[in-house]
Amino acid sequence: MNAELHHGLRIDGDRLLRRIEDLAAIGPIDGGGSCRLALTDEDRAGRDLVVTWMRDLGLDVTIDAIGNVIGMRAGRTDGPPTMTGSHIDTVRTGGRYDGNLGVLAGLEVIETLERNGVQTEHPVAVGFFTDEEGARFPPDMLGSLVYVGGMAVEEALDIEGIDGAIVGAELDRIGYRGTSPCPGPSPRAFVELHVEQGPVLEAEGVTIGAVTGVQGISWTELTITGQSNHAGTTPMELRHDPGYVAAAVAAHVRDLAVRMNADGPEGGDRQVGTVGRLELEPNLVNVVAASASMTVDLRNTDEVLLQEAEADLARFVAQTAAAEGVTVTERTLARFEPVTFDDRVVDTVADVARRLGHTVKHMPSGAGHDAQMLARVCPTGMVFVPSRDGVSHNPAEHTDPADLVAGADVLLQTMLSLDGLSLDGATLQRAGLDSEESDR
Ligand code: HGY
Ligand code: MN
Ligand code: MN
Repeated sequence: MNAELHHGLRIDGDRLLRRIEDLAAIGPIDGGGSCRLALTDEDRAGRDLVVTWMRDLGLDVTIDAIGNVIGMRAGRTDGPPTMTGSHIDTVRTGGRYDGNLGVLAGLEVIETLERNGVQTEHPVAVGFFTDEEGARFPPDMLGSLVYVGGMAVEEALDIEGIDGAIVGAELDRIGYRGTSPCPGPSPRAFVELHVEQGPVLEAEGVTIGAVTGVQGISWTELTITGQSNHAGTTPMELRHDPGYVAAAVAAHVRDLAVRMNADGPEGGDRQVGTVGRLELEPNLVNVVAASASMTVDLRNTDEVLLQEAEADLARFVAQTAAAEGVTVTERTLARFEPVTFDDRVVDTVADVARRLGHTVKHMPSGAGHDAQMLARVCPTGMVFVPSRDGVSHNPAEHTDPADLVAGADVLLQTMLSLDGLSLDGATLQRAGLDSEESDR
């Protein structure tokens, strides 16, 4: 795919970096990050700021029934837009680039077109999707999942958060339950810029990731119920201790992932497993817990292996619970199969990056992204830039300004290249992802 560079255009890096700072200042936390959990007052303030920027640019702004916000700039012809975007909600300990970079770089791309009087053939759009993180309201990528018809909006509006809040009521409270219908109109193509959130690009000294797809995600919530008792007087053989079972499961999740990778392909880093949430009740030093609530996050680029990991976990939980005499209820919080992006978009990203003089690596994404939902309805791809020390979901998240600007320029030229391509709809998603490849 020979992507031509258009008009020698470059984004305004200072303007982009300024907006990143301005948005990061909403919901600030120690360490330079932000906390804007989905549909909180901080999320509303972030939304209001970005919508103001969209309107100042003269974009046609729509808000849909799950709170997704899309700003559109007209092209010479009507029809579906070439779209970019990401999310501006964060985890509680968020950095300033996760999601925010993709939305603000998309805005910067459109402002660059506007200021240089460049008219595209097709409309261009930038959006932010509701609740990408899923940290408050599971599953993750909720807004984009509803946008592509993966979940009925009525079901999404009824979701209860970890704090007991309800999605629909929170959307009303912050004034972002819009009138545009869900599912939304499919773009002609979608490309998302995002920080890698992992160590690969930095370790290999590569500036741009041409993302080939997203690994499968499995989130399970376990509620373990036993018998609360006195920590001092209860003999070990008489205990039914949810705290013990929860700890055993957490240790097993780590052992399972390590074992699968050891058995896997050379240098296998495919299986990951995380216990991110673990709460005991009553959570007191001298009381055998009555109950434990925990989450298990399993991911793999290979669907068959991910299912094997899920089955192994289920067996271990059942055996351990039976031996300890506790009961366990399981609830699936999120379950998405691996997604493969459209070669035409992936190759355009790589070609553009090379033409701009950057090093490029084809690679899958370990993190979930809105792009994995848009891939269901249109040709989709992603652009990665390096994360320092591979750190993310942490206020210390950092990407060098030069890399932020490089990513935004690749996004600009990729969108212009896609504008000139006759994209005849989404390619079928192949099972599994391309393995990591050096430059193609
Ligand atoms: O969980 C994820 O991978 C994403 O950050 N929502
Ligand atoms: Mn993200
Ligand atoms: Mn994230």
